[in-house]
Amino acid sequence: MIDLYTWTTPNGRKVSILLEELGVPYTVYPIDIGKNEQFAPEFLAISPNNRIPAIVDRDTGQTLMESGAIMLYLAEKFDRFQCHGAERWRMIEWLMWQMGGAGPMLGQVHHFVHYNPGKSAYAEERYSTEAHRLYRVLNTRLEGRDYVAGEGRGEYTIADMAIWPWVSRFEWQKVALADFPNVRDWYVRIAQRPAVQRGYQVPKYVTDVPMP
Ligand SMILES: N[C@@H](CCC(=O)N[C@@H](CS)C(=O)NCC(=O)O)C(=O)O
Repeated sequence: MIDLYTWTTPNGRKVSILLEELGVPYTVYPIDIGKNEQFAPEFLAISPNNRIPAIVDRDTGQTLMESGAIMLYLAEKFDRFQCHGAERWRMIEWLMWQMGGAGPMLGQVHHFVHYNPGKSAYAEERYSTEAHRLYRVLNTRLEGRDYVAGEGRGEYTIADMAIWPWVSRFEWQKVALADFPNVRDWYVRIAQRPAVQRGYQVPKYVTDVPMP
């Protein structure tokens, strides 16, 4: 049994989507980061960086913070939604692209463009330009492919599940998915999965899954 500590954000949804795809039992503990619940000592014992998501694997006692580490852990534990052999490294490459690039940069777009428009034209321009560059990179990777990693047209893995919730905020980012048709098709393909629609609503409903 997995305990999931999460909130209604892209990093949190990555893990709830994976758990829904795995179809394994899990217990959700909402951590309302708007109320600073991430600083509670009980949560810091599991997630010392005071950020969601985090898990406790009740079968093994393993605690984990950092969504990328959690996704690798769960994919390995259940041996699903992961590539093997050389493609495993391609999958990890795109997972790290999300963790080190798309996540932090799109997070800055959310901060400056969505939540604080007009406060810093420089920052809005800088992070919007970077966001569009990242979308171009992803669009190029998805040319002739259904998923970012895997042989042939690819296979659906944790790398897709990590990137997808960040793309789901395309409206906040003022990104027109029509300008990135491979990303749009990939986004819609994944959005239509029932497990993704369920995982998106954890720990509570905020909106329907945005559709382009
Ligand atoms: N690299 C971390 C980032 C986690 C993260 O930034 N979580 C945000 C919500 S998406 C959070 O908990 N923020 C609370 C805070 O900043 O205090 C991961 O991927 O798990």
